[in-house]
Amino acid sequence: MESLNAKTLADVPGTVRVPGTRPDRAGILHIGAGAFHRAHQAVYTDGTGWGITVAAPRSREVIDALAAQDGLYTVATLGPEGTELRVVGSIVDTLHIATEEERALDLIAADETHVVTLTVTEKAYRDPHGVPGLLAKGLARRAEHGGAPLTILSCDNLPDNGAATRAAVEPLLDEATRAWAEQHVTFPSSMVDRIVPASTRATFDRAAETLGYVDDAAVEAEPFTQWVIEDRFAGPRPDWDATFTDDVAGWERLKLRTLNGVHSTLAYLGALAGAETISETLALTGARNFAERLIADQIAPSLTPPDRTDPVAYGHEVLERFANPGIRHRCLQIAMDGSQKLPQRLFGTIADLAEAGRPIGLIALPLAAWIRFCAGRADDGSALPLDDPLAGPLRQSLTAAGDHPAAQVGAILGVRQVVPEPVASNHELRLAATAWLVDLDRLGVARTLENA
Ligand code: CS2
Repeated sequence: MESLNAKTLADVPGTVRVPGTRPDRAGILHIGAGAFHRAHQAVYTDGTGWGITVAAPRSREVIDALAAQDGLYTVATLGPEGTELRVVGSIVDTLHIATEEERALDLIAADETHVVTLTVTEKAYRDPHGVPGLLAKGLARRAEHGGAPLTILSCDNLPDNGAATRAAVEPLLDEATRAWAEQHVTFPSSMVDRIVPASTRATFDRAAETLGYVDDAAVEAEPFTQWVIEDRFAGPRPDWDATFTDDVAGWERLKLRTLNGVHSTLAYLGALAGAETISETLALTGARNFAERLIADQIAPSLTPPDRTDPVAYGHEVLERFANPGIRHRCLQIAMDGSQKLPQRLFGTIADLAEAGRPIGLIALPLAAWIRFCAGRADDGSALPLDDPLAGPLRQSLTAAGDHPAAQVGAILGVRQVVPEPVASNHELRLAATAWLVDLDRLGVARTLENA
């Protein structure tokens, strides 16, 4: 079978939506070639007249597939009424940072690049040698020639992701670049939302079957999509069909604590119970009920929701989205990098509840589930992988704690890079998480949820 590309595009079946006139140049440099970018920002950009150069920091797999297909690929939207396929045409070039750093720096420095967008995952913001270092070097080059204004737009699931990007880059700038950047570079925050599981063989097979052409860069996603962007661009930007606002923080917090918080909760519970996906986990007896109570009793009261949003109704919609049987979002994918995710997904909620003198009994269960997940055994005794940049310290602290739930909870709460004060020393949390961990050890997830 031939591949999807600029030539074969003319022959894809009429049921598949195809891009109109494609841009010939990229005004956007995007760093991070994961499925999420292809199903989110690249879709918003398709049809705006703007093009994207997609840069992959390390793995070449996706960008090689895109390059072989002239940047074209499909997004399958998996809705209750079936699947819709669309070819996206906004990616016009690719770049491999590990082997083409000079070109990456030139692109950051080029006046034709107006926006740099990022989906590099939470942990990348903590590695000065990685993406922050690259941005700093690129900005130095841009400053050197007194370059045009530039917007650096984070699309990662971090609170205040604009400020977080700035905080990662700014200390790496020399004085002259910093002075220039203050006048010419902005770091707006944005809240991004669409459930996009990692592509699998089934994704590629489905695309090929419908298209009649091979698509090795295909992605699949749920119908829902949202993008809330702080309107603070240094220069021109595409006319994305997004919500532009002065205040993204409320949206970020609502989404991180509700969608991502419950996602992580279900991911750890599901992984321990032997469920493969989030929708399977949600179908366990008691799981949905627990998630609803978690949202209504703990997450919603911890938030000041953005305008006219009811956090309980929002949470309800989130659970409907999680239940979509077409989306096979693996628990182990979401369970990855817990040390980087849980601060904004769980610990902020716990801190705010505790400060307001509210109970924290329910939200101690996801904490206990994560601790048991870190210990590495599922309920049936099988091994669970701990894919986390802090896997070493997490496992060591658990080994030192031995088999005692209270000691295990104390050990993990004591990992300072992960758990902030006052959460770490919250006595009520320790007791509640220990009680849940005892239940999980004795009964397993399924029965714990039934009794919860
Ligand atoms: C998920 C997110 O992998 C994860 O940790 O919670 O990728 C989630 O699917 C997205 O944020 C949804 O917008």
